Formats: sequence, C-alpha cells, structure tokens
Amino acid sequence: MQIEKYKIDEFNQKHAQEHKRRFEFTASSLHNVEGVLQKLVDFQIGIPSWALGTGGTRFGRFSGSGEPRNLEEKIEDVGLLHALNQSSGAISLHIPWDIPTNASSIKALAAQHGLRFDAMNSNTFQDQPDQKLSYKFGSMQHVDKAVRRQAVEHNIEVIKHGVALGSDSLTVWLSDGSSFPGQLNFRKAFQNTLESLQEVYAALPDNWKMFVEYKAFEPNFYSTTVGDWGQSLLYANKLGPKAYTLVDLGHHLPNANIEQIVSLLLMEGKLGGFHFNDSKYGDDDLTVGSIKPYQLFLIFHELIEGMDARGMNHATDLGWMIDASHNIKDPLEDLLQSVEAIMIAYAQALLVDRKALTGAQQQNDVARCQEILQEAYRTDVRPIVAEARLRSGAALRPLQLFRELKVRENLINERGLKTVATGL
Ligand code: RM4
Ligand code: MN
Ligand code: MN
Repeated sequence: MQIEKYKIDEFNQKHAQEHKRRFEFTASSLHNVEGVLQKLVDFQIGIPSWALGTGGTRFGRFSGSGEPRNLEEKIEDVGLLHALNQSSGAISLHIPWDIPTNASSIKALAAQHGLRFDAMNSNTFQDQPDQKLSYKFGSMQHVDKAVRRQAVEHNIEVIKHGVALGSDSLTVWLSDGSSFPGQLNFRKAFQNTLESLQEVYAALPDNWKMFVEYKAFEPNFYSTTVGDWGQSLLYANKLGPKAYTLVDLGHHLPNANIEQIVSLLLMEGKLGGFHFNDSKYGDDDLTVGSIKPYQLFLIFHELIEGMDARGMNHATDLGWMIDASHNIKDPLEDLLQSVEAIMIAYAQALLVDRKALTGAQQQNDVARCQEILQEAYRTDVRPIVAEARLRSGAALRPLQLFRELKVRENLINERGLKTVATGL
C-alpha cells in the first residue's frame, strides 16, 4: 500500500482551520518558533525493522495481522510511517533477520520511500539453524576462541551488508554475561570481549561508527559483560575514535539518572546513538513517553545542552532510533505514537530558556531552575509539532489518518491475516 499525497493534503485541509487557531495561540507566546520548527522538520528517527511485527515475551507471541513478510514489506511499512509523519526517514536492520538478497534493489526501494539505512545490528544472542557453534555461553566473551571468531565474522558480515546499503554504523548489543556466581571470570570475559570487538573495529570502514550498547540484565541474570555505561565507555575508549556508547532507555537499573549519563557521555565525546522506548520495570519496550514523559524531556534537555556545547548537529551527529517490540498493539500505530512522543519531548526541550537557566544555576536559585524547566515541559507543543509536519508534507494527525485510510485493513488484504514478521 502507498499513501497518495493528495489524501494527506485533503486530510490536512479538513483540519486546517482548527490547527491554525491552535498553532497561532501557542506560537504567540514563544520566542524563535521558526528556529524550533526547522529543527523539528530536520529531525529524523530510525525505525527498527524488528519493531514492525508483534514481538513476543518468553511466555508466547500473539501474532498480529498483515505483518510484513519480508524486507521489502518492512521497507514499505516504514515508508507508510514516513509518509504520514515525515519524521521516520530511516530504517535500521537486524542481521540475520533481514538479510538483503539484492542490496542495490533494496537500496533503490528504500530511496523511493525517502528512506536511508540507519545503524546495522548484529545478532549473536541467538543461535541460527545453520550455525556451527553455539552462543549459549556467550559470543564475544566465550571461553572458546572459535566461538569468539564466529561472532567476529558475523559482525564483519553485517558491516559488509551495511556498506552495500549505504549505512555508516554498526550497533553491537551483546547478551553475553553469566547467570550464576562463579560462572565467569569477569576480567577474562571483559578481555575476550574487548579483543573480539577490536577485531570488528579493525574491519570498520573509515567513515563508520561502532556503537557499543549496554544492558544491565536479561537474558543473563547475574552479570552482563557490557552491563552499564561505565563498561561500555571503557570498551569505547579502548577501541578508539570510531567507537561510541549507545544508550537504550530500557537497559538501566530502576531509577538510574539517564539524563546525567547522556550529559557526561556527551562531555566525553563518546555518546554515539540512542534507542528510544519506555519502561516501568526493565527492558519493557513500551511506547516512548507512555510511562515517564518527564524523564524523556529531561534527557532531551541534556542532549541539546550537551550537543550545543560541542557544536553538534542535532539531526545528524547522533544515531536516533526507536527500539521496541510490541506485544499487544498494532506496531505501526505504536511507532506513530512513539515518534510523536519523541518530537514532543524534543520540542519542549528546545523551548528551555538556557540562558536564564545558567543564570539561575550560577545563583543557586533552585526554585527558579525548576520553574524554567517546567515552564518548557508544561507547554503544550503539539500544535508546533503538527505545524512542522504540515510544512514537511506530512499529516497533521498521523494516527487519525492511519485509521481513516484503514491502513492495517489494507495491509491485511495484501498480506493476509496470519503473517509473522522476522524478529523477536
Ligand atoms: C536488545 C537490545 C538491542 C536489540 C535487541 C533486539 O534488548 O535493545 O538493541 O537489537 O534487543
Ligand atoms: Mn536496544
Ligand atoms: Mn532492549
């Protein structure tokens, strides 16, 4: 299915008057609305190929309907999202779930939808049917050099697929760790992992970045070999200038101060990428902004503050991706909501009066500092985000149009009621 441009225009026309009223009201009390709008138009969020089907939990999987059956259909799905919001202009692939059989035609198809290829993801957390050696006891940390070698070769393979598609980064998330005390020698596990990562790093093209993603626990429940930002930063520093830490919002222990983590990683020039999702307990992969929207705003505030301090381009200097897996919602609806939540938090953070905040901080005026942040957070920026969409040719209300156009029903007609996408 493709969404014709005139359908978006017709829809926007219908809602134009109400939008104009709301936009003008909000804009009238803000400074530099044009600057904010341009930043919102430029900001693009990568969609993970594994989020387009319903995921499962270890207790089962309730398959969705009309799920993409192959990579082409996954690209079509992201194309639909991008047509509706013009903020999802990239797709992030997981290998071997999404091996492109013909890279140039896949690249051309993505370009037709206005998409580029975001970071490539390797997978050494599962065994594949044709795989020689098992990752049951880890991959890059493994006590057996042959297993480590296999994991390294897989990552090099992923880089090659990425080069063919025009991607320029590799995300390595390792499930390596241990579930029982005594199972691992921590130091050896770290050193084996470092050595393996170094071999992958050596195969990176010059213009590529490598993102080392950390996760506190799960699937291992006693230790994780890249368990937190400190460990990830250790690897990134030892690897070299092309290696960075990647922060996934769901990968922290409860109540971790993620905004402080991103601030310090930026200070060190070592924050590379971001995986958005939300959670209440752990790696829940819930819709961005559905549980802790204030935390998301605070994170964006630190991201902007830290990026501006280094003169970085918000839109292009970090890898922005969603990482989620949906158990009960329509994945496309969820992704539309997630992108909207990210844009809202970004817009709110752009409104923070940074000069005033610095002044208040210098005077230890704590109450004023809080007021400045909350003034921005409590601004209803939805009309600003909608205006940015309007200007880039997207729908004023993407989710509503998705439903009015019966996108899912169309996809079910095309693909069938019982389809299962590759992924979790
Ligand atoms: C992990 C991690 C990775 C993602 C996999 C599917 O929890 O977040 O980024 O590749 O899930
Ligand atoms: Mn992730
Ligand atoms: Mn995760």
